[in-house]
Amino acid sequence: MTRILLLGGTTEASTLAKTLAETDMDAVFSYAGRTAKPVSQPLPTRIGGFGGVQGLAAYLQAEGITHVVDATHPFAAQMSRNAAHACELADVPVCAFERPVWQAGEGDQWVHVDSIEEAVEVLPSLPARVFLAIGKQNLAQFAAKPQHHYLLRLVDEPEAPLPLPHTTVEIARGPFDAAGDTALMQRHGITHVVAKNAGGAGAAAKLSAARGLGLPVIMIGRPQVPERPVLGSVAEVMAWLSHSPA
Ligand code: 3Y8
Ligand code: NAP
Repeated sequence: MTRILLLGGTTEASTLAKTLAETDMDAVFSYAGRTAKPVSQPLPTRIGGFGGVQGLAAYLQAEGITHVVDATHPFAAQMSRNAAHACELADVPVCAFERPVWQAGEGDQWVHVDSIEEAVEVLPSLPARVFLAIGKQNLAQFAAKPQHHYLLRLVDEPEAPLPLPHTTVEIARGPFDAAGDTALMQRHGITHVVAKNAGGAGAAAKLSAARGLGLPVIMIGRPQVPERPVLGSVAEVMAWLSHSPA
């Protein structure tokens, strides 16, 4: 009997959840619990960590999970590492459902970096106005350059004081559109954009806006995640589910 654990938190995961809900397959959707009110899903949903690799392996056995689809964000590297290791321990097949990286096109002024720390390093010394569209978990590193004014886009109101002296906070949950991001960046006189190479459409608006406004984008490359089958569409995932032995 197939029972799927769908590790979510992205547009792809939500799209796959809709398809799974239309089948008679038994599936459970999983959020980390990063946001106050995550978008509801058409599948039974659990929220919160599993307790590391061991916790996840125990969950897989206790819940009789036969397949894991890792549809987490490309920067949710710890979850992907844990899923790969726990599935090996529990002998459960796992695949990733992931969108391709963004590639710079005509008119894009991208500076590629490999980490948040490197993104901080490449920011100028003279005060600038920086759109930090990377969420809230990695803001502390930018305190190394307090001279800039940072526009922060967060999903929820920050509970603790922010680690940066000059900020404007925009509370918004994507997906975003280019017109909205262009207006936002003009309103705040943005001179630089910092982005994670998330891929997908949900966060791409700021890249089109930067291209149109002729602004540089500091593009943070994806972290390393373990080898596992990487699928790029709902159809490929559904085929993988029917071909992988339960
Ligand atoms: C909790 C679930 C869906 C999924 C929607 C996608 C699109 C909108 C764009 C910008 C970039 C950012 C951030 C972003 C986007 C989608 C997708 C995506 C980027 C929700 C969600 C959860 C999260 C967690 C949140 C992180 C933060 C990252 C904001 C729900 C809305 C910056 C990533 O406040 C916090 O602690 C936020 C934390 C992880 C990155 C960070 O490190 O701060 N996502 N985002 C998931 C969970 O609990 O398991 O609340 O409904 C999901 C989505 N966020 O169903 O349609 O698929 O990428 N999310 C990035 O890409 O850089 C915003 O502002 O331009
Ligand atoms: P992460 O750093 O890779 O994972 C840290 C820990 O959070 C994991 O070890 C696990 O805790 C828990 N966790 C992460 N994703 C989970 C899930 N879907 N279900 C249950 N537990 C989960 O994760 P993150 O980068 O904070 O991302 C958290 C969530 O936000 C994920 O759902 C991800 O898809 C979504 N998201 C992240 C980003 C981003 O930029 N990082 C962007 C958009 C959406 P335990 O070890 O206790 O099991």
